[in-house]
Amino acid sequence: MKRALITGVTGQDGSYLAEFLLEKGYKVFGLRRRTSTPNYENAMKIRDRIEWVSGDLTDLASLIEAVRLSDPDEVYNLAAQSYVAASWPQPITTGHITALCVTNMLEAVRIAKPDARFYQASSSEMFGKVLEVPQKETTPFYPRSPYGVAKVYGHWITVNYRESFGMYACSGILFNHESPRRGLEFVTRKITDGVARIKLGLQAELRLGNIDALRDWGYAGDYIKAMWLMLQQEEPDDYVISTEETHSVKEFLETAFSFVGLDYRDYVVLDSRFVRPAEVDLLIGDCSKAKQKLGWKQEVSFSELVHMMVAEDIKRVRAEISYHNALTSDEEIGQLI
Ligand code: NDP
Ligand code: GDR
Repeated sequence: MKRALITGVTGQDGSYLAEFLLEKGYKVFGLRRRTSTPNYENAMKIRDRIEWVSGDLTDLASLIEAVRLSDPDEVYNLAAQSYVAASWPQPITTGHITALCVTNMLEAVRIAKPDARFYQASSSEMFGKVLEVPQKETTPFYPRSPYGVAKVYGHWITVNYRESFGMYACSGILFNHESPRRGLEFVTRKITDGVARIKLGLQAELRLGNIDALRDWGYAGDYIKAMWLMLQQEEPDDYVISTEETHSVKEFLETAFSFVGLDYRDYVVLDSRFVRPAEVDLLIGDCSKAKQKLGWKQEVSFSELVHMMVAEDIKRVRAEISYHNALTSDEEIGQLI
């Protein structure tokens, strides 16, 4: 039975990856940091099927112990401060966790299990300013956010450990990927949650920043398969993973609102608070290397993805309303306690 250690297992990608590896018969270990309220929302389905190991990316000793305890064949380093907009108000935390702590994880593997295969979650945000369209593995990086700068460090330190120590270390340069498990602050989920709340009468408007931004959006469930494929090759390498299509935030809005018979122009309010100090205007990836060498391909289309997210948010918001309506008065709540 193969063994895998996943950092960031409570996040969007970590939870899908853990399910995927469990289905493949892996013994899965998930790194969990101490928080005042444990976050299992995404990891609910796998909560009792994986082994939890305690650790924080900022604490090297805890990572060495996590690697020692899990004795992994494969390590997926998905943990990060992953929200680009938060990287301006918190540049040091972002640099610490998203950049420097990749070295902590690489060191933990080098010290405790040097022959384990290592995956680093690199990002299309490293391309930033448009120097080439579409972007591929050889496109120069020009990050436009403290997050993007941090990811460039994480990317190159992974390449460096591969070249310096002969470690099997890969970087997946993944373009945006979304799902019903996406954090609510990211634009796609903010929109689909907003659509559900507006349709069900809980919200009157949706405030957004730059709706002309262009992104290459895929489905997270497809992208985690590429992570696994990268670690099954004879030689470690870096790969771009994308859909090779770009869509504007506006197009996402049009598609999401039209699924419930509404026009986004009646609800969207532009709000400068959500405009970033510097923007990545156009992302579109060329993933021909991954298609050819890994045999990877996207399965869920843009409109299927938007539909899936809107449908799931409507279901969830409806369930919240029913739950709330069931608890109508303080006396009734009192009777339950
Ligand atoms: P999420 O934000 O959903 O998840 C981030 C995870 O990192 C959470 O499990 C979080 O734990 C964990 N984490 C954060 N800080 C620490 C820390 N100090 N120690 C241990 N764990 C920590 O991200 P995604 O699932 O969307 O993305 C996964 C990775 O892929 C990230 O590195 C992201 O930057 C990268 N990426 C994502 C893309 C996307 O479109 N989704 C595209 C390209 C790259 P907790 O629950 O405790 O907060
Ligand atoms: P991104 O994702 O920055 O690409 O990073 P996000 O969904 O946050 O932004 C996408 C685009 O939408 C524009 N936008 C808004 N964004 C948010 N969050 N909120 C708004 O109200 C809003 N209005 C407009 C943004 O300006 C931007 O252009 C994601 C993360 O998952 C990273 O971790 C990952 O590395 C990259 O994708 C690839």
